[in-house]
Amino acid sequence: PEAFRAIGSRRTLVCGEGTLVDTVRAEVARACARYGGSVDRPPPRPASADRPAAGASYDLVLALVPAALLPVAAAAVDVGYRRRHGSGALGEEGFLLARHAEVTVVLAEAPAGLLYGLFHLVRLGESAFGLTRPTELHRPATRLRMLDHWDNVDVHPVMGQVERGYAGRSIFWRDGARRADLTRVGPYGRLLAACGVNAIAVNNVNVHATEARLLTDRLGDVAAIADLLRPYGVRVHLSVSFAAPVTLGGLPTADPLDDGVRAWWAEATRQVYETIPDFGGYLVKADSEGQPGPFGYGRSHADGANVLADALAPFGGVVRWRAFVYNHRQDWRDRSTDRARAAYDHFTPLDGRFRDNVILQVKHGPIDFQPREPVSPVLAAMPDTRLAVEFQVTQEYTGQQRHVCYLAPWWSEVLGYAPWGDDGPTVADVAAGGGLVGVSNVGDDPFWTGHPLAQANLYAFGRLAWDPRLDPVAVLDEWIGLTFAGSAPDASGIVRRTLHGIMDDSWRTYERYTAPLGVGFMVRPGDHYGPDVDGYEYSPWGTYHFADRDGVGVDRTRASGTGFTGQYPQPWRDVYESVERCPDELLLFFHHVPYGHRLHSGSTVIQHIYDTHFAGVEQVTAMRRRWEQLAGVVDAGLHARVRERLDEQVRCAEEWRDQVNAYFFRKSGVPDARGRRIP
Ligand code: GCW
Repeated sequence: PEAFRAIGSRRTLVCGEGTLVDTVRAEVARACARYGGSVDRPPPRPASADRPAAGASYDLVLALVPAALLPVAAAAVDVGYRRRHGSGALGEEGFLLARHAEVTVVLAEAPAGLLYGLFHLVRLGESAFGLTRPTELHRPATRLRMLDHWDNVDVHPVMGQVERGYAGRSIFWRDGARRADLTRVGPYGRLLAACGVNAIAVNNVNVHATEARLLTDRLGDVAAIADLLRPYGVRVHLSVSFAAPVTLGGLPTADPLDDGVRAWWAEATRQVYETIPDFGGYLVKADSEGQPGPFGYGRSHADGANVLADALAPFGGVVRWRAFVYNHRQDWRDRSTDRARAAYDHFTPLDGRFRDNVILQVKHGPIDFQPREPVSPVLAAMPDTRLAVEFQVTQEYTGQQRHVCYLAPWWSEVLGYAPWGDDGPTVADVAAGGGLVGVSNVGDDPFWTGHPLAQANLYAFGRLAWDPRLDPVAVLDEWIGLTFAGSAPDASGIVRRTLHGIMDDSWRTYERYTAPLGVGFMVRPGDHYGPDVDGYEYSPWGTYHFADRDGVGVDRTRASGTGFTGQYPQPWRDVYESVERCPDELLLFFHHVPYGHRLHSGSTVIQHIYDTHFAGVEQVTAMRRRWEQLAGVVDAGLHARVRERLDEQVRCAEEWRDQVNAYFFRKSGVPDARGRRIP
């Protein structure tokens, strides 16, 4: 609430009609009730000479303006506007922010724009009402900015209610049914709108028997959730099972080229839109980790995706089809099969064969959300397909919301990566046509995200989806301001300083004390928490490091390895191929090298492993020390929760350090040059 103070103490006029405009009005009214301001609708009759324009007496005007009038309206508040922006359209979600004659003005063409404009004002606080400012035009970089919930309806025997969820239970589902108490859903929609997120998938991509029925006889549950999210401009999507025509429809096949199957999808989808007219679309994990898919019928993934796309097209829905397809029953003895290659090998031959409303959803790295991976080469290889990038906001491989790990610097590196070299488009440019998707980190935990500081990842995901060029540290600063606005006013300096000290570099710190130099997957099998260097080494999952007495790393070169480097365009295919040019942080992802190999940093591989693991633990210890400075400054319950998690992070980081260092010392026999104790 505190973050709304600047708005709540002012006289505001909100012009426009519709659900989202009502939301804006209600938000402002709520703030005014608390801070003494007022909110009005426009007067019923136009202003005349004897009845002065109401706007004259307002501090803030939020107004819907028809597209055709926008340039005129904008020029009225800012004469330079036309010169700088032409008649640039704001579209469905954009807004203009201007400050003119002591009035702050937000203009939008569509209601969602007004809502995002409001939350932008909240971010700006008092500074939105300061001096005259040049008109700013804000428009999201991509239309689809969404979170996928891996929430199960039934409690799964292994994965629980939320697969890879670290924030309590689902806010939607409980023990096989929709929760009777959905009171968290409305506030969740509000939180999402404040971050810039406009869609969610309400169930896990692994679609089990009960979850499959959300598409048919349990659709009412989905509609109930959609109703609560609609006022915040958040649309609902469903994960569906490719086998649904068989398991739900009783058909003998789910073959995508079968007429009966096509008709079944068309009819099921028609009913979905009858119940939820603004339904977003389907999400499909097919032929992956045991989920059914078109391969079972000898059909391609384009055939599979297109049958759903055709069913959705009349209603404007999209299919998001996941590219996470690989052989999870690999023989570890077979060094020619490379999981990193799989998505590219499966999908690039299909480029151009997907319908316009199919979005291929690609994990940002070629393996699986590790703390460090190269960017997936699929993102540079399908110019005729709409591509979305998938991030993991839930911290499966980055500390499971027990560790502080602010991921925005990592995502921002990925989004800024230029696959064709510095002058070419970036990953953010490529994803503009498909969208940005994050796996949600939210549950019914009182702090939403288990670790209170993990909220910053949710916030930053939404902000980067809106504008990928934002500086992650500046985004963190916004989050701190909004979240801790209620702390003692004189405390804001120390809260900001301390949190930046803890969080800015926390992803790199996490990287330091876990798997080294991009090799990944030294986690405990199953739950993926904590170290187990050889846990996956002799498993069927395709995630190996190949450490022996002489060296470590995966040879993915064309010259002598799996050839994965050849999936990249120039210049990267040659940069990664070359052991000399490959960036240090990805060396072991692309190359198998001796322990004595010298990095660009000047250190050897083995010494780098020791040094970063010692340093990582020291940094975590420093985080915990810093946090103590906020005792008595921030909310006591929040302070205690973070303290407890930092204790665990220190414990776990030490375990990582000792296991990784001991493992490589024993393999290599090379002592630490600085003589520190390695168990
Ligand atoms: O990282 C892996 C997870 C699985 C997950 C899968 C996926 C939902 O360990 O739990 O399944 O990725 O992305 O489909």
